[in-house]
Amino acid sequence: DVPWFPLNIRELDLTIDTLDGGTALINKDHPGFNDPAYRDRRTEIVSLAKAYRHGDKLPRIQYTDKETATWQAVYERLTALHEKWACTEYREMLPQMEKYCGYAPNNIPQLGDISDFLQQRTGFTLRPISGLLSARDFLNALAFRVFYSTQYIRHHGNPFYTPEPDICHELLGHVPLFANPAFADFSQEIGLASLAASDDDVAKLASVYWFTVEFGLLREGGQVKAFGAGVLSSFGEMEWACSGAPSQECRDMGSMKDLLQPELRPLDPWEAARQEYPITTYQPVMFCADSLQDAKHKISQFCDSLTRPFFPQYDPLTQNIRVT
Ligand code: H2B
Ligand code: FE
Repeated sequence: DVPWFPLNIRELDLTIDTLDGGTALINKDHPGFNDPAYRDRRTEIVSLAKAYRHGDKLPRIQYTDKETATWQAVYERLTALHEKWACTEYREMLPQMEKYCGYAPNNIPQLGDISDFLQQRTGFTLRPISGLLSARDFLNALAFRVFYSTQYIRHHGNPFYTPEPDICHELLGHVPLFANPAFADFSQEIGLASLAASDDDVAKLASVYWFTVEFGLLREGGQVKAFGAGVLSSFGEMEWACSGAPSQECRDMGSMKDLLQPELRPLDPWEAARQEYPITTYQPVMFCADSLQDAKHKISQFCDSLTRPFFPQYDPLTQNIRVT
């Protein structure tokens, strides 16, 4: 049995059911749990995402001053760290995001403006989503160069923590690199590999995605830099990952066993596919590519190594998947 998958970009409309139905806030541990005004606001923004269908204009949100203040706190603190720890491809993109997409400390950019910009650069577009999707649905959309993005913002009580993706994570973590052709290509490649893949292979691809697009590192000169969105959108994790972790040889010598830093391994997608990872704490193991091109090349080889009944290709003119 071949798992169902979307054959046309329009069929993404059939895959928008999130794992929690947009009800993450019902969880007692959520920072917004006891704030009815915050919960109402979330419901409002999430219902726009639920009503969205392919071809609609992306919802424009009139963010409140309180929401913008949260954004500003995150923006200022992160962009300062990016100068030090973000990979060059990311840093080079930020001035353009500011020029063309409304990125600024005192303005939360609109998904529509970003989507138009990305489309001109790499053909990627954004789609609003109400919360976490299954790995299969999420990855399938990448085959169409579509990235699902939440549009609500984390609770103002703690601007530096969110248990789930929010607009700060999407816009300051993910979005700038989708304007980079090598990054766009390899994201789509993971997406294409996920179409009709077995559950087992989807889990492997989700793991590779985790260790690259979410928590990927790369080397620049002698330094470790971040390209993964989870690193780029977390102050703590950026420092944890990039501030000069000791090599495995050092650890093996025994003297540095308890250092509070991750173990860095050279990127190997086959290994990353099998590596377990926590989702609520800092990553104990991270993978470091030689460059973005290196990551792209290795992931491409990994995707080609998965066996499937056929090979899907994306036709950007008709926005259909062709199978051969
Ligand atoms: N859903 C949403 N809405 N955003 C994500 O970043 C996301 C997701 N990541 N579902 C996925 C899962 C990822 O962790 C992998 C593919 O499992
Ligand atoms: Fe993410």
